[in-house]
Amino acid sequence: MSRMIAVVTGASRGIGRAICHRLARDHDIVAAARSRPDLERLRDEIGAADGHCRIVVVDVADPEQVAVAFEGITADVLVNNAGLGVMKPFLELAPEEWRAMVDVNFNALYHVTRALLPGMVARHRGHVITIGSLAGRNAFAGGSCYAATKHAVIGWSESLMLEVRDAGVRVSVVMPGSVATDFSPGGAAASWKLAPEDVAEAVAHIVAAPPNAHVSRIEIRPSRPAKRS
Ligand code: NJP
Repeated sequence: MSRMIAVVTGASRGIGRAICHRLARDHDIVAAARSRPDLERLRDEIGAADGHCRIVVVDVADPEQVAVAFEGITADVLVNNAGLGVMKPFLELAPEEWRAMVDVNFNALYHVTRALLPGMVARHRGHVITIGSLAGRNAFAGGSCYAATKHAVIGWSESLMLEVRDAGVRVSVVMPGSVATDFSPGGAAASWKLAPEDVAEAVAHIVAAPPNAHVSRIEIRPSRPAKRS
């Protein structure tokens, strides 16, 4: 039997890259992002570990690019992971920063999921997992746009879950705290940061859930953060 196919956006670095490595143990990977050299390196690393990875160079915020890039791909798992955060006071956020966050963190969910979900519904199986954030539950100064997009991710994901559950498609959201990636260099102290692999493990756990149980939401925090003085 052929292996299941997992499509991962934001695969060129950070959490997405870790998810690709983790899922490559039992899935063929379709790794999507804009940075071709990073994707090529990922493809080689997965290949060297006897896995299989195809790369897709795409800007997920561009609906036309997405439609072309994902055409003909049969996905068993879609991980909507691509995202960006510009943490600034609202009055300092430039219009293009606001737009980029809304486009990548939220609007891209429409483009990418619309490209791959119909096949899942037709086959009565599949899994859509979106990387949200604890910022989707908590407000913080400097997060007026980022936190709002991650609140939207949860509303979208859980509504979609209720729409397609009867069709055999599972929809989940993973909400980490701070993760040690290029996303937010500096920021929280090291002991407050998860590793990208911690998030990847949560994604693998969701995919491996037994057929009668659907893990629809996971929150992840560091287990032993240093006390704040
Ligand atoms: O971020 P980073 P993370 N089209 O900057 C891609 C959430 N999260 O891994 O296109 C296509 O290392 C970009 O690829 P490239 C966060 O909100 C994080 O930490 O080549 N792809 C790269 O692969 C996000 O949803 C933390 O530049 C685009 C990836 O996205 C997810 O985790 C905490 C793109 C970003 O890699 C991954 O973040 C939390 C576009 N237009 C939630 N724009 C955290 N790190 O602390 C960007 O709670 N990408």
